[in-house]
Amino acid sequence: MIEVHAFATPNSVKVSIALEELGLAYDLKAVNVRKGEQKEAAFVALNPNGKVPVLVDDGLVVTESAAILVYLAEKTGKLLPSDAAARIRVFEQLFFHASALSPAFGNAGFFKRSSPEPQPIAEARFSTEAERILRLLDVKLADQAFMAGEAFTIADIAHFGWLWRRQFPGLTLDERPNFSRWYEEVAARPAVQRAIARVEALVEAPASAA
Ligand SMILES: N[C@@H](CCC(=O)N[C@@H](CS)C(=O)NCC(=O)O)C(=O)O
Repeated sequence: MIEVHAFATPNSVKVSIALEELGLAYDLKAVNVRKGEQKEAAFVALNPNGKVPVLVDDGLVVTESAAILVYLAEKTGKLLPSDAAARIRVFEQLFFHASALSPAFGNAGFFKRSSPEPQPIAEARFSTEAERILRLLDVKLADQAFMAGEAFTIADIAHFGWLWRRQFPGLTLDERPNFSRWYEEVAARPAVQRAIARVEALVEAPASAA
């Protein structure tokens, strides 16, 4: 069975959502990042980068949430269009997520909540960038139902992970009507709700890093 090493985090939940959407069975193993289990030897042997999520499928180890989403979509032929023009829209959003949205949200949250000392310039820089990205996607969603067009794809799953945890960087969708409409629609999907429940349950689960 597919194994997923994860926690209740923005990047982890994406993998669980994809697996639930695709109807694939998986064994979810808790790596408690609040206790630093992602830096323990057993886990680093799996992912030298020391971060969740990691997926293991029949001995194949896949790291990086965007790569895992592509792997699962290609394995099943779902959630990623085969038509070249539609497919590249999904990849645009995945790369945009990994290089822009995810670092902006993560760093805005770090400088707002976790930095050992206040760093106002860094906090402002990443918060401003995160707001700019929200505005950009809100405009996109005025003209299309989902992030990469009219179909729900792994691009939506990627962005949803961080939007689900938007309180960490102190962001809201209050002034973003198109983004709010998209978020509510994705959050209401039964597979998304099952995935969130499963990763949230890891917080209480006994540690099992690898
Ligand atoms: N680019 C990676 C980022 C993974 C990542 O930052 N994971 C976080 C949790 S969402 C983590 O493991 N943080 C603990 C750490 O960095 O030590 C991906 O998309 O999978």
